[in-house]
Amino acid sequence: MASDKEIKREKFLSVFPKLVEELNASLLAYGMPKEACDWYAHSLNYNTPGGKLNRGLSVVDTYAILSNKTVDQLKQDEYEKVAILGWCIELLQAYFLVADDMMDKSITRRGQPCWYKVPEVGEIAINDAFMLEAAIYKLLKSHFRNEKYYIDVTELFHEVTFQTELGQLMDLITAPEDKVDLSKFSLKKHSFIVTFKTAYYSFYLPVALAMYVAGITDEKDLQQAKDVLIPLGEYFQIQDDYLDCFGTPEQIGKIGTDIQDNKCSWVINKALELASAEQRKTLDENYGKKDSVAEARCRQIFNDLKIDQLYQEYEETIAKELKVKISQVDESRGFKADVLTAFLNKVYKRSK
Ligand code: GPP
Ligand code: MG
Ligand code: MG
Ligand code: MG
Repeated sequence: MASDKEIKREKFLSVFPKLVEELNASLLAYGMPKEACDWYAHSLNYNTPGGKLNRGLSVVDTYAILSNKTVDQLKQDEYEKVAILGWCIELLQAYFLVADDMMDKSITRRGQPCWYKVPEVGEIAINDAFMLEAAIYKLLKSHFRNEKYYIDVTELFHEVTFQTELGQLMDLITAPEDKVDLSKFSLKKHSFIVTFKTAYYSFYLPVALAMYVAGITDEKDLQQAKDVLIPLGEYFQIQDDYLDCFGTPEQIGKIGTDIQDNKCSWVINKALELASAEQRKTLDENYGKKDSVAEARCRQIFNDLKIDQLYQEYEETIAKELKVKISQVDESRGFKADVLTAFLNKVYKRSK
C-alpha cells in the first residue's frame, strides 16, 4: 500500500504536466514551431521532476500547517496554488543543477546523464538552463498576478537566486579543480558558502513562500523563520559533506567525490583545524588529487582525527540549539513553530 508520503508525492507530481502544457502553449502563442515546443517540454521533463522534491513538497506542507489543516483538507484550487509555487522552486533547482553540472563537469545527476551530457544537447544546455529559470516568472505571472503578494514573491525569487549565485561564485573560486590550496579553506568560509549556496533557496524560500500565501508576512515572522532555517540549512549541508565522505554509496545513492574534487567541505575544514604539522603536510600533498591512493591517505587522517565522532557531536549540539530557538518562537501573529520542527525532523539524523 502506498504510504502517506508517496500519496502526497504523487498528488504533487500530477500538477507538473499541466504546467508543461501551459508553458508550451506560451511558445505556440509566439508561433514557435513544434520542434522548439518539443525541445522545451523535453528539457522541462528531463530536468525538473526527477529528484526528491523536498523543496517543492515543503511549500505545500508548510502552508497546510500554517492553515491548521492537513494537506488532504486543502481545497483543490488552494492546493494547486501552493503546489505551483513548489514547482517554481523545483524549476529554480533544475536551472541551478543544469548549470552547476556544466561548471562542475559532472557526469550523472539523479541517476541519469547530466543534461549537457545528452549527445544532442551539449552547450544548448546553457540556454535550456535560462529557459528553466524563465518558466518560474511565466508561471508566477499567469497564476499570481492578481494576488497581493505577487510582487513580494517575485522579488523573493530574484533575491534568493542572486544569493545562490553568490554562493556558487564563492564555491567556484575557493576550490578550483586544478589548483589545490588548502590555506584558502576555513570553517568560516565554509559556513558562508553553504549558507548562500544551499540554505536560502532550499530552506528559507519554501517556508517564506507558504507564509506569503497564508498571509503571515510580518517582517518579524519572516525573520523568525530565517533565524532557524538558515542555520538548519547549514546543518543540512554539513550533513551532506559528512555523508559524502562517511556514507556508503548504497546509502546515499551517489559516490562521494569531495576529496578528489578539492571541495571546501566541512570534513576537510574540521581536519585542518585539528591536524598536526605532519598530518597537514599529508593533506596538502594528497587532497584534491584524482587518485584513489591519495584519497585513501586523506581518509586515514580523517579517521585518525575522529572526524566521524566530531560530526556526531556537532549534530547533537546543533539539533539542541535549534530546538531551543524553535521553542522561543513567538506565535502571536500566526506563525507556527511546528513549521520549523517539521523541517528539523526531516533533517535530523537523515542517512540519505
Ligand atoms: C550545487 O552544489 C549547486 C547549487 C545548487 C547552486 C548552483 C548555483 C548556480 C547559480 C548555478 P554542488 O555542486 O556542491 O552539489 P552537487 O554535488 O549536487 O553537484
Ligand atoms: Mg555540482
Ligand atoms: Mg557545484
Ligand atoms: Mg555534496
